Amino acid sequence: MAGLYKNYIDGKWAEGKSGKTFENRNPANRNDLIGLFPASVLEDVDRAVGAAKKAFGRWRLIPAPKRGEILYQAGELLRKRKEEISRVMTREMGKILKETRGDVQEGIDTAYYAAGEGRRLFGETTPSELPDKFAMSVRAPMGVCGLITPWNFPLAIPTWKLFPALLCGNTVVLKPAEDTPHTAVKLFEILEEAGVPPGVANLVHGTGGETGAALVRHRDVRLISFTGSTAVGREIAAECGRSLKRVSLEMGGKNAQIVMEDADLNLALEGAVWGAFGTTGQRCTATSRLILHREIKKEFTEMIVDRAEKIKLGDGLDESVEMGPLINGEAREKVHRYVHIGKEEGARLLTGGAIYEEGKWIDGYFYRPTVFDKVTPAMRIAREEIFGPVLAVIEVEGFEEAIEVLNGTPYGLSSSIYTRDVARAFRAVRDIEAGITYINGPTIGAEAHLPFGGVKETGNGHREAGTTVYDIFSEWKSVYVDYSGKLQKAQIDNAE
Ligand code: UN1
Repeated sequence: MAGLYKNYIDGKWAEGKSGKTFENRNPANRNDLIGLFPASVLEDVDRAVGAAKKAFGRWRLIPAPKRGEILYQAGELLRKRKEEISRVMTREMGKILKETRGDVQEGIDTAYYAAGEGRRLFGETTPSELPDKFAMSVRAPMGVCGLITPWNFPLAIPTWKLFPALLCGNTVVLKPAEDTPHTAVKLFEILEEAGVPPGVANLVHGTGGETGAALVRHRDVRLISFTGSTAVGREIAAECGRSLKRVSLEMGGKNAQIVMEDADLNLALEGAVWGAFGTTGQRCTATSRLILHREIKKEFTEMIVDRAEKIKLGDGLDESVEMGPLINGEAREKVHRYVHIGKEEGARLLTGGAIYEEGKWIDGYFYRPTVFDKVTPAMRIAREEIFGPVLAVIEVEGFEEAIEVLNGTPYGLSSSIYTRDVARAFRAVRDIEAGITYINGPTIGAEAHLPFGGVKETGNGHREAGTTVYDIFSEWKSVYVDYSGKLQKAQIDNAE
């Protein structure tokens, strides 16, 4: 019997008001029903936001180091339950255990980092332009924050948002992706056990169109933090524009790895395989373009095709499996449609390009690792986010062209270059238009204490993780203390 799961509102597990539920199934085997989750409606969202609003009054007054200690405790509990949560995550999301363990680890890192930040949360002190006057800036919480998260990092991404938000003194309502609600339930069990007070963190399950939209529109929500597609991000931004909510968006990518003729090809191969086919290509940071210098193009393409064909597909809970399924049927159709588009555009399919249904995998959403050759920068498969195990090989004449091609998409999240030439490496750092650049590493592997986000249509100027996430979740307040005992007028008193 599959379980019936609940929302978490005001410190209690609560059924959805409509009584309607949605199913959560294992993408490696759609016959495996994990559970039923509430399809939350406006009333559920309203209750959750109400609880968060009420809890804000007390939570904001708890000293930040104390809030940090609770988050530290959450990190400890995540560490203790890492294996259990990793298994829950692989079952509902499909990526292999090694990767779901990494996902939980990212949550642990984020918890410890946030805990430490509780004793910093630095503002500035600076001299006043007037005598006997003190000037400083401090951070203040915003209020109720709405967090809307995707399914590809079911624990890491919610924690990137939730822990810094709470540390700053905000209260939150999380709407996790409907493909991965079980991991979110685990996270909230942990928050409860760690001692997060009732109402401070609330969980509402449901669809983006109904539950997410209700959260975005809610009058008492001060900020929306969203990770997902650029199309949905645009709509959210428009809605937040109307109500003047702060909005932080992390959206699509079309990340490229450049391999120059002087690169260590074996190292670059490991990076490309991991970047393109890790998480079945379903990372915002996945490598979906391989930009190869013409001198090594033939050799390197053969190397990657050979490796792609050897990747073992299957259920991620089997430790010998290297690549799990796509998240659902719709995602697989999209990938397959893009393969068709690639062929029509004149790209050459070297391997893959087909649904994988062998043996017992008939009931999962598997797709073969796919490599296209003869891709040109103008093709749709070189410009649009596919979010699957599809790699487009583009040949270039030299460094300048490589950078131009890399920059030639509407996105700018992650990027990578393999070269042994230090001057080229630094030029790449300077000239690549992306939020993240790796030298001799794949496009994936961002660490919790560095800013994460992208330029152009990938984001709207914010950066999660690092110290920068604390700018998203706090308001700056400038404070002036005048101890001169008389009226002092800035600018005016200073006039010559
Ligand atoms: C994402 O790509 O959706 O850099 C998030 C990485 C992870 C986070 C990725 N630390 O691959």
